[in-house]
Amino acid sequence: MSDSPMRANGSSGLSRRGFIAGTSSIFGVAALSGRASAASTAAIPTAVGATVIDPGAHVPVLIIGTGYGGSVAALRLAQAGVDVHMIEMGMSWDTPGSDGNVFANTTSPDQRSYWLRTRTKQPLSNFLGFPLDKDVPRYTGILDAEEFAGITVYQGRGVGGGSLVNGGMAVTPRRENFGAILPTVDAAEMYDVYYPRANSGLGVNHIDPAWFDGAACYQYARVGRKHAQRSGFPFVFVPNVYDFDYMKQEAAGAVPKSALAGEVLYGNNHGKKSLQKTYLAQARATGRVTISPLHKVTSVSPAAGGGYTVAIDQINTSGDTTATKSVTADRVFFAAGSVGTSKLLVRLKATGALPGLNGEIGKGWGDNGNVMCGRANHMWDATGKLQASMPTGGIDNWAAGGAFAEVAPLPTGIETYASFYLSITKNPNRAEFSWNAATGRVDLSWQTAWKQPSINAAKTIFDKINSKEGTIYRTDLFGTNKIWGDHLTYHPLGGAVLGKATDNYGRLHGHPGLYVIDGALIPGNTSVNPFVTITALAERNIERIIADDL
Ligand code: FAE
Repeated sequence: MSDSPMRANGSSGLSRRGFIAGTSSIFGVAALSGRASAASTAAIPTAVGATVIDPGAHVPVLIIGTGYGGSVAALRLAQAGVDVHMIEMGMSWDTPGSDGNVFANTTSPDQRSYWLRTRTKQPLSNFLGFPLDKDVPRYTGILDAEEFAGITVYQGRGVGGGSLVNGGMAVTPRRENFGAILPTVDAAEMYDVYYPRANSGLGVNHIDPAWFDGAACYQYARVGRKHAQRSGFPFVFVPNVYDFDYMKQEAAGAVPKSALAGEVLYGNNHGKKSLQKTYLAQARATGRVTISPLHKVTSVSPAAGGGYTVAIDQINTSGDTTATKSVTADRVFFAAGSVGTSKLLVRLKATGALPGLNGEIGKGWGDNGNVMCGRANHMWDATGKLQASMPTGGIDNWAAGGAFAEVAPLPTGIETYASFYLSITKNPNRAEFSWNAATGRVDLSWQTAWKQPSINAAKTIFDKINSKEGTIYRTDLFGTNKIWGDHLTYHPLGGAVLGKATDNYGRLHGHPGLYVIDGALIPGNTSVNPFVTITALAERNIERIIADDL
């Protein structure tokens, strides 16, 4: 398709530098014009208010990780009268820096933004031909861009896990798709009991459609809706854990801005109901849950007198180990996320620490079919200078084309005439984690070429929209002349799959008292954004474990 002189593809009316200086996106983002300076003076939030674990301690339950699975387990166990200690490798994220904010803005990453990197690794790496990454001081920041041979996996680090950095999209899969997501789980009880429980616990809310229709900050989403509908695709509203009443007040200028200031990828200072404000707040209020931030579990092995010996490195904000601790726990829950849990279990099996684990450990890993792209709109389809960083709409072509595409923001502060999308697709490829004794690391077998089915699925939507609208794909967002963001995932799933590496409730085979309760249980795809399903499955499993095992 040829370019049209009327198309505003980013070069008309604005200088490249002007564009770049404002660029940021939930899915991309940017640091520009020297704003991502290594000399950032924001003070360093430290872990306060936490009761860190003592060497030699004995705890009834130890949970590795404080994301969705870990937070659900902690709350329900505490409510059942069990004392719980949570170990979290990231920081507590509860103390403002000298700029008055706990979290860095998406447009100006500093040391708070990345996990132990000296240079940012932004999902949207380029804009109009310019690379966007900048040097930052090495620090235990909030977003980890973990690199494997064929894929970069983005994950949240800190008390609250992925809830600290994610877009808050809280999507319950369509029921007819559930059988393919978790084939061994009773759909009726999930949709009658555990999805509603998860939605309630997470504080999921819906945008007011009348407000959406008039809000300047959702012009980009209305353009996305119009284009979807004109090509015959259903546009659906997506619930979120960002408080839409707060957002209304932001738009009215009544409260400090967060979503309307572009905050998301490096944390939201206001408005978002992260796990710190929901499950973890409730868990702490029981008085039975304590958390050790900046502590990393390195080993779990059977203890001589029963239970498990857990080895932990305490680290500083440079990532250096400052103490090693050995504690015992009667039961251990692996809630370190799909990648964290899989890496631990694969290594512990291969090195003989947990010899009873079965051959399914490390298998069944998928990227939830994530692939990104942008489209260049015509001048008459402006997407708006002000864009809420919390997406609230999607294009559902799952049944016909195997793709569910979020209409995502590009909150640059200037008009870009761009539409941007993160698609979740039906990608059948599954990778495996394996122990590499030579490097002392766990490898992942995913290959970049395995994204092709995702690109094909996304094209079922965007080729049609481009053809209908007379528009083209952006080629400047992920490199030079590159249409597809096929190098990453935000949604790692699998590696210790339910009913394979574990029983049907997450009990690891071969070692009674060890459980998996996070995204590692889900075999690679949820057809929509995953955290509601991870939370609902954790609610289901912990109820059974409390009833039968404790
Ligand atoms: P997770 O939340 O990753 O928690 C694991 C925790 O364990 C982390 O805090 C780790 O630091 C910690 N940990 C790991 N290893 C260790 C160790 N050895 N010792 C101690 N602690 C450890 O796991 N999903 C949606 O549904 N909607 C969205 O809008 C959305 N947007 C996203 C945007 C971004 C940028 C990213 C990165 C993710 C997004 N996700 C979204 C994915 C979602 O956050 C993710 O699926 C969940 O956070 C996974 O939950 P888990 O409980 O499995």
